Amino acid sequence: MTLETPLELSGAPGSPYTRKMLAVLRYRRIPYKLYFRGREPAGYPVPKVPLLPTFYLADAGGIEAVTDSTPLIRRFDKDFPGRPVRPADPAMAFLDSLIEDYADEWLTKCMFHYRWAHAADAAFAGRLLPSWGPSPLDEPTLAQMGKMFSDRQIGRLAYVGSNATTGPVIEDSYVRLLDALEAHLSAHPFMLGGAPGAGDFGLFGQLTQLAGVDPTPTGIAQGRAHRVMGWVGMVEDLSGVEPGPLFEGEVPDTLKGLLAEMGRVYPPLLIANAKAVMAGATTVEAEIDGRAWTQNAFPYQAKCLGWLREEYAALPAGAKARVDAAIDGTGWTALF
Ligand SMILES: N[C@@H](CCC(=O)N[C@@H](CS)C(=O)NCC(=O)O)C(=O)O
Repeated sequence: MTLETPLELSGAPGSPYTRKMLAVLRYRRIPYKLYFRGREPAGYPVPKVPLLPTFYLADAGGIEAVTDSTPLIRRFDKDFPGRPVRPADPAMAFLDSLIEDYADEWLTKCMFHYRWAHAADAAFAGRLLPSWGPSPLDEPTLAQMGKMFSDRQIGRLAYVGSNATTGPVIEDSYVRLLDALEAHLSAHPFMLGGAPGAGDFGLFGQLTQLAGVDPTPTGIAQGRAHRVMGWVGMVEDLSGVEPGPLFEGEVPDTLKGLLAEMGRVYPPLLIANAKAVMAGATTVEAEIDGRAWTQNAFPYQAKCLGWLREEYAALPAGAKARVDAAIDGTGWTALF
């Protein structure tokens, strides 16, 4: 399928995955056209699961509505030449997958939790989200839409796993991630060295909100993570940045530190969730970071675990040895 450009997508500035994909398209120098959610041309197809962003991929055969940033990044790497996002070296590509999965599936918990679990942040987001669109809103309309957005999103907190038990685990993990990123960015431009991977764009997407929009987590970043805030501003548009080499031998300690932070919280959830999904249970009970964790079971994350295991199993021997050295002593080893 030869894709037509400009690529068309619908999304919103408050959607981390929309921001992730726009940054990917800019880095890739792929022309695109963004529709604000709900403003796509009449008659466009609707995806099976309506999520933001939705891409409307057009070829000679027609238009297909496609979601899910992770496979889309890999597809665009194949379809459009030059400046690929995914590393060519399978060891680095695997670490990139770990970072991307953590960002998309764990860090998004931090984003959603801070936005909707604290009353002051939720009141702010309720007014900001409807304002992030092309229609000017008078006060009664904004108040009414704000209530609609907030009620819907607060109702989804349970779905992402933010509750009274998990809140402190989520918040502590965000602060530690900022510190680990701050240390890494003091010596390296991107997670795997000189070029951004899917993991960089995944982290960027969530951090556009956490470290730039929502008052509580942005305040935390302002206090302790200035490089992270600068990095988020930069990754937004890497169209003019030339990629440099990725790490080749042993990975630096700051990357190990990042992988350790990610491996501390996310793999225990992946394992407990996969067990719950297999058993047909509706809730996951786990211990994360030494504390109790409970949330709804999430079939999509059971698939994520399957994909990571497949990619690990397919690693050539030399790459596997380098991956094992990089994740040695981190919680990730429990998965493989
Ligand atoms: N795995 C998907 C996740 C996309 C996603 O969860 N998007 C959120 C917004 S950032 C969404 O559309 N939620 C439902 C809604 O807003 O109606 C991806 O990587 O694109």
